[in-house]
Amino acid sequence: MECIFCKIAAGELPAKKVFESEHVVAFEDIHKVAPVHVLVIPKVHRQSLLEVNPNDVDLLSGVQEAIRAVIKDTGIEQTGFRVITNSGAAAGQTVFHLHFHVIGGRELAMTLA
Ligand code: DGP
Repeated sequence: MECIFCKIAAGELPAKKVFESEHVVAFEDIHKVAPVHVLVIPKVHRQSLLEVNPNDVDLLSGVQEAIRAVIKDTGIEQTGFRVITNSGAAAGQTVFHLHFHVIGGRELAMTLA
């Protein structure tokens, strides 16, 4: 399957990786919108949150572990951060491999849309 995030997870495409575990990889977003903008992805392909199933416990706990590591290592744990996942084109999803944006390092606008 032609999926750029699968390729990044497999090390077949370059990325600035900041965290890696058995189930998850985190790397810097190529189009940063804030001083800290990291994408946390499962290594296994899931198109979006819709495809996550009840057996994906390791995947989800791995995501949580990665988010914790990223916010600690970048110093935004205390100042504040936002985690976003876009699901579907109307929500702005452009890469159809589940990913969580971890954003911080500046004041973030109070907006949900
Ligand atoms: P979304 O719009 O939620 O699907 O976010 C996709 C993000 O992925 C977007 O902020 C840009 C980022 N991105 C797309 N291609 C690449 C890539 O090849 N490398 C990296 N590091 N980020 C990418």
